[in-house]
Amino acid sequence: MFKHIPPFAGDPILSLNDDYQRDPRPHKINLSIGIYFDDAGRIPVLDSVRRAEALVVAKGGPKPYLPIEGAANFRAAVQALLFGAAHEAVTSGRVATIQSVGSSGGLKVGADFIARHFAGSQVWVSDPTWDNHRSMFEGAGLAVHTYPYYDERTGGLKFDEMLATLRRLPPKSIVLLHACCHNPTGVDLSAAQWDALIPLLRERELIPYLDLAYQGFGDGIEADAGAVRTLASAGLSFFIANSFSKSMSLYGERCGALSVVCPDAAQAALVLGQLKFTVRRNYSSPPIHGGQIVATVLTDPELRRSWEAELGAMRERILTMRRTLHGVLSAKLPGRDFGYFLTQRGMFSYTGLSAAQADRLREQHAVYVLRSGRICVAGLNTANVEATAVAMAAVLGAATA
Ligand code: KET
Repeated sequence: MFKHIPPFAGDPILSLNDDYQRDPRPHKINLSIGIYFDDAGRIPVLDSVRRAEALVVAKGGPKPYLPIEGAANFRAAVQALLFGAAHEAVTSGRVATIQSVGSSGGLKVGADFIARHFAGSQVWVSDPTWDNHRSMFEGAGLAVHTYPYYDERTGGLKFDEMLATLRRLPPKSIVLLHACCHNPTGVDLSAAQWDALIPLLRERELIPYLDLAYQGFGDGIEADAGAVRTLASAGLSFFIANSFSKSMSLYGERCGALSVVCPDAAQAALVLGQLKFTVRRNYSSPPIHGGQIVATVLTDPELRRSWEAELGAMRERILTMRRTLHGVLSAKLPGRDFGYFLTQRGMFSYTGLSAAQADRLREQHAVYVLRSGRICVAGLNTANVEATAVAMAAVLGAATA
């Protein structure tokens, strides 16, 4: 019956993480998956999250189905976090928000909505981007193309080429943009570059689709929502999927949301209705537990302060690791410029390691990085950063020797 089913090739990120788990070498180092590990190499349970969960559990109560669109307190808290509670887009009711199964779930619901209601539209993602972006949009039946983004020569952004490509797109094209902490490169648009992009998006009638999976890991919770707020204030209509996996260390609870910013409240009501239709025919409604933890952290003033401090500490630790890696590598290979480790933001850096070099790092040094050359800086810690830098220098040095 099932002999014709093709084998699953595996996912480049999740499969490598599985390989790491199976590796018996005690000194192995995992820089593959985008997970924040603390300085002891553990996935932290945030104190704010632990206390919020205790409050949720103490309340007890039944476990009804949530509404299709999710819990009202969660959705309101998400809108306040993304836009600011007093933002005109929120107070005028022109943002349609659903609670989603991780931000991945939100991204896919949005992709399904686009495939159905903007059937002629095609999608443009940055070159490179998170691999799953392409999979999800293609999975929804949409054609996916790339726009220039990462500049290998400088470790920065090809902003002019990016604009030139976007300027040529047909109206209603979907433009996937990372709101902050670009995955996999760590290269972000500056505030001035966002400002320069907006008139182009408007004139060409493009539809921005923002992915905000790392809010708080770049320059801070508010600053990292800057692009979202700038686009909303400029009166653009756009999609935004956001995640609490990393910012609250709640990966397995699958907490995220999809928001669609619309021209007015009447259109937002129509959009919300069709998002609900999409959800109902997929998984019917989202789970309760994780969303209530998130809503409690966001709305309880004491827990909110504590979460902001904890997230700030995670951000600082990553910056410290960036500086240490930069320092050791620069000392070992003085001829090379590793400044990009300091300018790139968020969990990831694009190292310029080739696939063959990534393989050598893994096979000879037990250091796991993606074959694209992406490293998760949050996998580094005081105990392994030196060894990582030495191994990277050996692999890079062998190539230049
Ligand atoms: N968007 C981006 C840009 C992203 O990096 C991830 C996860 C997600 C969305 C999904 O998040 P969630 O809300 O948990 O559904 N990225 C890491 C893990 C993964 O690939 O699933 C990663 O890049 O390693």
